[in-house]
Amino acid sequence: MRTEQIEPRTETVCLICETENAPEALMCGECFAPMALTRQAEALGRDPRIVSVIGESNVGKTVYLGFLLDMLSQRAGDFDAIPQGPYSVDLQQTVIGHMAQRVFPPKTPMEADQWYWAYYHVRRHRKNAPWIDLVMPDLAGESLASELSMPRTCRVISSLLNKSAGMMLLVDAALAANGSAQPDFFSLKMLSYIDGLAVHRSGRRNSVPIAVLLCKADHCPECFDDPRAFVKTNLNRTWNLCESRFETVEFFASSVVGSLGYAMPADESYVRQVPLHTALRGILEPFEWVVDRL
Ligand SMILES: Nc1nc2c(ncn2[C@@H]2O[C@H](COP(=O)(O)OP(=O)(O)O)[C@@H](O)[C@H]2O)c(=O)[nH]1
Ligand SMILES: [Mg+2]
Ligand SMILES: [Zn+2]
Repeated sequence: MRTEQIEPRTETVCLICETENAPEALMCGECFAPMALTRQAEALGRDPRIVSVIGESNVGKTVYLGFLLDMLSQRAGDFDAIPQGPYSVDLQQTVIGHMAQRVFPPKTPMEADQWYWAYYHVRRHRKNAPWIDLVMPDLAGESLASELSMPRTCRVISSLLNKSAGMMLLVDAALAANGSAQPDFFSLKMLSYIDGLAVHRSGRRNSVPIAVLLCKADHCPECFDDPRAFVKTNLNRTWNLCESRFETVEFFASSVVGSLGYAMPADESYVRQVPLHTALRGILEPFEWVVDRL
């Protein structure tokens, strides 16, 4: 009988959900975060700071994140951004590629193993400015919603939000301006979930910096003039919860399109929005605000 010597394997612990994975794993078996993220963080000897972009399905998370990363890698706002691995560039490439063809990028799949993760080293382009390790996954809104209705069922979301040093909460301003209460209820639930993550600090207000973005503000340009007044009027429940439970919140208006066309493709039976040209407004400001508070 032959006995084989089994080499001891050092497991790699996922940075996001802390599950042990085989050393050669490409993605975490539990939460599907790229293991390259864990290895790079290990090599640097520090935990990266996670900034999550959250919001309901169809609010504009993918489009926003794609343009933000693209602006950062073009050194907008005095930032230096270095992608950590080619996988970090995929999201930005998909969004820019589609918008150049005048179509919005496809919907983010619900399956976590198909989400794009972006890992960048970012810092202000000045002497002695510290590096910030930014991890920004593009989540599916449906997965966030199911985690809100049944907390702790979607491991990747609960671990990620628990570890986030800052957040950007996207809200559909166009819907809110039209009188729909849906955006207000979703952000109310989201904020109450985030507040619940920090029960150990009960009594005190939550200090995690949250930038609330009023997306699709091209439909309601009054957002740009006074985002706070817009939130107070159109998203009053959210405004009140922010006031009573969150210490570090700011409101921003944002939009990526200058003008929209409407077209009905020959093989489909519905009208589709066509982004005729890209005009970025309020993309970098909320990010700068969060980074300055990390
Ligand atoms: N008018 C307008 N529509 C937008 C804007 N950003 C996104 N959209 C629309 O919102 C849809 C959903 O965007 P997406 O980024 O996929 O949302 P996600 O589900 O939150 O990732 C797009 O297909 C567009 O129709 C914007 O700045 N202005
Ligand atoms: Mg998406
Ligand atoms: Zn994991």
